[in-house]
Amino acid sequence: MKNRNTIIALAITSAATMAHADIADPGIYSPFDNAQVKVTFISSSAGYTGVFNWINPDLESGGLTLLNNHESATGESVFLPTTFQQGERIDFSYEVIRGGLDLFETSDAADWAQFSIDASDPNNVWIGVEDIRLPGGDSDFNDAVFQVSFSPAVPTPGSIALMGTGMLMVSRRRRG
Ligand SMILES: [Ca+2]
Ligand SMILES: [Ca+2]
Repeated sequence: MKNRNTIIALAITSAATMAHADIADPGIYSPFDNAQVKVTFISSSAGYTGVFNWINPDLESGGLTLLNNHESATGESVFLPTTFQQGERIDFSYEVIRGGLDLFETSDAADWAQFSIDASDPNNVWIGVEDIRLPGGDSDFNDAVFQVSFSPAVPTPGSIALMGTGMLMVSRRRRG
């Protein structure tokens, strides 16, 4: 009985913790292997100007600037320069460069409230940004809206040729 009570107490504690953490993690995950990622500018209703960046710690710059909420055209899109494996996380940042200068990162829990994510279609995830740090902002999440789309990467002619070579080597080895 003692063990059972402990388990119940733990369950109640974790449920309370989850209810408290009502801010969703805006991390976006690749839904399949060898996914090509396209980021499209959808819309903006904001006085401030901001840029949307892909966070990549492997790059010397720490990331790549993709789109601008006041300079990019509606429907303008950028492909990320690498492919992603299933479950691989992709993080972005939104940097306000004119107005109330600030930087919001999907990789930083302190910034999660600035993002609204719709991943009901995991191949086409929508990300809306509130560009004034909460609780100051109006939480309209339309200050900059982007779509992150996943599609199967098309093998380049070079990689098809390599696959052919690999198969040739296997069949030769079998014969030998
Ligand atoms: Ca706003
Ligand atoms: Ca707005």
